[in-house]
Amino acid sequence: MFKSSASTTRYLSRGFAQRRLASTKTVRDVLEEVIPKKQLQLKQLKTEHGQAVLGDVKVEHVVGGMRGLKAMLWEASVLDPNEGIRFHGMTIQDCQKVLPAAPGGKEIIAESMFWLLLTGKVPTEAETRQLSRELAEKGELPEYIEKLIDSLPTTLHPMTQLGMGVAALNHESKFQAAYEQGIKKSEYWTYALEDSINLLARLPALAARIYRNIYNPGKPIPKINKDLDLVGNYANMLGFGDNYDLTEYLRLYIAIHGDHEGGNASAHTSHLVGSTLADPYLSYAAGLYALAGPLHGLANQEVLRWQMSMQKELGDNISHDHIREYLWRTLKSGQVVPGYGHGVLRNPDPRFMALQEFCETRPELLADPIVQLVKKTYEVAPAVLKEHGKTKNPYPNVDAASGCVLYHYGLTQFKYYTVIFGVSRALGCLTQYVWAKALGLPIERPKSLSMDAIEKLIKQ
Ligand code: AMX
Repeated sequence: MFKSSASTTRYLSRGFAQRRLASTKTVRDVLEEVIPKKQLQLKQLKTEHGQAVLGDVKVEHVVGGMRGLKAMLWEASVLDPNEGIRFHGMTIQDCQKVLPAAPGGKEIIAESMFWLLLTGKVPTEAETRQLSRELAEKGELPEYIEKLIDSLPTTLHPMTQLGMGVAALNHESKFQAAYEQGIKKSEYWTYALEDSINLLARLPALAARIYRNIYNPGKPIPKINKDLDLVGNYANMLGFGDNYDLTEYLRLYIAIHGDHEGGNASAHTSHLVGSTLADPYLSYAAGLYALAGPLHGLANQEVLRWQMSMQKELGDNISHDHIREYLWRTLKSGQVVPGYGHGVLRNPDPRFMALQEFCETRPELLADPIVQLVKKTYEVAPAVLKEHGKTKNPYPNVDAASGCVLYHYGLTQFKYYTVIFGVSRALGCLTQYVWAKALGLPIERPKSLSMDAIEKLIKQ
């Protein structure tokens, strides 16, 4: 089901591997090449196909959370209900084959995914390293942000802190400053890109500071190492730099959580706020607060909490029957099974499968009772959810698996897990911000209707 796609074969057959060694362009250089083509494509879509119909708007869309309504332009990725996510046409497996890893590592890194999302091109090794260095050079937090974060109560949820830190970083926004000076619309994207790179660069230091303040206060946080990739530095600042397997897991996790097309709550919120010309910092801070809901990104903390209470009640060697019974109890008490179901997907999430595959290569993970429990739950839950008959997708989403590996490697504070998701989702949301400006997308303003207005329309 999650086979390598034709696009990888195309990349390789075009001698891409050779070109990959040669090119040393910056991401800005590549964007300057690709933007005019996309602008032309949009112009043609508007002028030649502006009235083409992509689907009907039904009452069920309006009252049902707009599920399935094709109403948004998002370039970096498209989610297929059965096959899962494709980043510019490439599956996760495709990306694992061609996107550069960290020196000495195997997993995709944030930089190469960001490059792919932004440009639609696979970066060379040299281009990836160059971007890593740029991010590391720009990664230190301004002092006022350190003071702000240090002043917050450690009982304040880490996601609330992350959103506050990101929003406050807009003090630095080049986009906002340039807008105030009256730059031309055609120049927006260059400032948007500058802000996006600066924000991405600072996210690890911000997110790590929140972690250290809450869970490990008083110990000095290591300085950014200019020779490390973004996530290598993040792991280091969290205090896990000597844990190679956790660092590799974080790389994979952050790369594959980076984008999941545009309709999900965090991506859509960020895009909506960005469409008002609020700068990338404010736009992404808004997206983070959508991510902080338990039906969205917070599900990763909820999954682990739920699996651990199952483990606490039933012990380590839990049978499939016991899990089945526990699942029914959860459902009958009116709760959702966290980590299962999806607004678009109708198959096991390939991100879940990729994280499971990571576990399969490490005996210490396979032997861990909580990792085993996640796997066993996967063997039982789809049938139970099908029998329950409510959810349209009885299969696991990415969050069913994401927390147990963090837990195994010592990152046990699951209230923090959504922050890691937050660092990751910046890749896609910031990409969209840049493209929305490059394409001159307008402020979003869908039409809303009252129930009376709907009834009137139906009668007409
Ligand atoms: N357990 C129990 N019931 C579920 C369910 C689950 N995992 N998933 C969906 N349902 C229920 C819904 O609550 C809804 O019930 P209702 O008719 O009484 O309101 C019904 O099934 C139909 O829902 P749906 O169309 O299948 O899903 P949706 O698009 O409305 O919601 C999602 C999608 C993810 C919010 C939902 O499946 C859910 O709540 N899952 C559990 C939380 C979770 O894992 N969230 C993470 C998603 C991935 C992410 O964003 N990180």
